[in-house]
Amino acid sequence: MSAPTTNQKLLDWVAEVAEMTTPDNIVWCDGSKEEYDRLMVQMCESGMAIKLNEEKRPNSFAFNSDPSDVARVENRTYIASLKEEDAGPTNNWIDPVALKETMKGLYKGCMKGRTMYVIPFSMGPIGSPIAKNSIELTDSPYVVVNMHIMARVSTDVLRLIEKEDTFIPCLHSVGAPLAEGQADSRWPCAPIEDKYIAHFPEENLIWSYGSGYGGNALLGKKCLALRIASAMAGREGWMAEHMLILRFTNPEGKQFHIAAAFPSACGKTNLAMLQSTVPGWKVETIGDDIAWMKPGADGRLYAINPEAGFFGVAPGTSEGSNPMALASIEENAIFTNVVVTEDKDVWWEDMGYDCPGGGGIDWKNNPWKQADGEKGAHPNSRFTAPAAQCPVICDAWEDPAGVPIDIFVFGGKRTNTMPLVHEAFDFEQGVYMGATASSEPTAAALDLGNVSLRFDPFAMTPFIGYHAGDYMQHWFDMGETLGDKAPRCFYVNWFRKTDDGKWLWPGFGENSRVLKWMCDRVEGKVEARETPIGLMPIDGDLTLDGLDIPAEDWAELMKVDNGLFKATLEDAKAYLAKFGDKLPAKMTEQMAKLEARLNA
Ligand code: SAT
Ligand code: MN
Repeated sequence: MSAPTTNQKLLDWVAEVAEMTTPDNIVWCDGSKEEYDRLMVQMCESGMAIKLNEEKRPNSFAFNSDPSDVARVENRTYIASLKEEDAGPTNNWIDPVALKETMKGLYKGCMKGRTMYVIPFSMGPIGSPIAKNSIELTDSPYVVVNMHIMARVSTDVLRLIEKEDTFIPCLHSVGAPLAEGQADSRWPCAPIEDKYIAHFPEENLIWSYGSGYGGNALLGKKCLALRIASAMAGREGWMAEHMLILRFTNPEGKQFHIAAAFPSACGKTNLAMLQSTVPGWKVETIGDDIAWMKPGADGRLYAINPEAGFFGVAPGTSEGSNPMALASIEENAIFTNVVVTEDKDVWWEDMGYDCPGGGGIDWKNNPWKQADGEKGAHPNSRFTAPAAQCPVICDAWEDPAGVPIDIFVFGGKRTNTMPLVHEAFDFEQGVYMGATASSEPTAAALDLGNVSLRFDPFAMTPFIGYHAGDYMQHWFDMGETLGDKAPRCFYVNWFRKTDDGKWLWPGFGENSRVLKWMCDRVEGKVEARETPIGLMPIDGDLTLDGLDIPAEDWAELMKVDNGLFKATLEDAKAYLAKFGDKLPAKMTEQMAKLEARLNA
């Protein structure tokens, strides 16, 4: 096939990679439906994909990965900056020259027997001033079809690359060359010790080897849109964050745009698609995972969702937890590592009903019966679905200009200490809140001994493409740039429990009550009371109408226990110590101020 571009940089790079990896064919992708359908037919024929029941789940397919290749591999993920100090204490650093030698050895001949796909894609609406043009080279057709949904794959991107003479190169291989006549496996990949998810931030370059799964292989997502983009944003004065974006509209039609960062398993996708229980207030989804934000001409901060689809965790997704996500995956969806039922539909744990027919084929591709008690879907099994299929997608979700952010929300999972909601006194304290966002360790991590809290600054720990101390400083710098137009900052905790283990807050749709209080604060409709940790609702302002929350539970949800906060502050100090002299002075200042307020 002749190359559909005249851009010399791109042609040279494709030729260079092809020479190194020796694929049997090169296919330039165009993002068309015909291309998607053709690859799905091929993958069904080869046994990699299962076509689902056309009546129940039109145009949808299921895949089972290799049992060793089910999630991001953080211990094989590298930030290969020139200087180690630029990767910082939260990343695995490796010398870029040495790493390239190692990886070139692995890449040599690695696409033999396979097709190399050239995927032109844009993160963000094509041509948006906030978007980025990129090319992924991959030998995985699974990656191609997922990229069709998650990014904007189009030959229009080639035209932009020709015009601008620049693109972000992403190289991916499953790392499983085929010898002459060798049959392919269902899910080719390399052993863990040969997997590398490598980022070269000074070159805006991504090299991934050995995994076919999710964030290791769909390089537009965490690799580009967070790790490389955060490093670019730090240099260029914008923000790439692990945040959902939603629009919240009040009964008078006034719109508020909220960007929220939570660590995994804290319900980001659920909040993004929340069904408001506050009469007349409505939530619309703009994104569920990543936000790219730039100051606009009016001085406000404008956000786009760089993705085009949802790559969501399947288990736990049900009519009760997230009906909008279920509606988004009714058709044209890809499922990875879920149960395929006897009538060729999908099922997972906590889907809200038992597996129809009692069983099917489990995520390991074996016959499975629910009654036997083993999990049928992998806990990290996923759905891939076009964002446009979400019934509450916002009409502005593809606006190239983005939406102006009014509110930042940070949070984590704490069964104690953190109240339901508090507001920062100012943006700098907001940065401190985001930078010290923490969750209690899960049961598995409790074995770690005296680790009392897990800190996850801005829910970005595995995704900051440079030194986390410099990244925190960048947040303060953005505050200076934005001045009084900076978003207001809030911290929430949906996960408070009583001493005997009862949830204090109903969560899910009722979280809209908390969002409404934030909007009322922004509008100046309600005052707040000062506490040592920040501003909190005056009783009655955060409406509890129709909820059955006893007064003592409400008092507990709103309690600020200075002793517990001092303990959390000590944990934060211990965590932040590892940033050494890269810890921004403003962080130290915030800690001193908090300590003084707690002691007053
Ligand atoms: O696998 S992904 O990185 O795309 C999703 C996730 O782990 O958050
Ligand atoms: Mn995520």
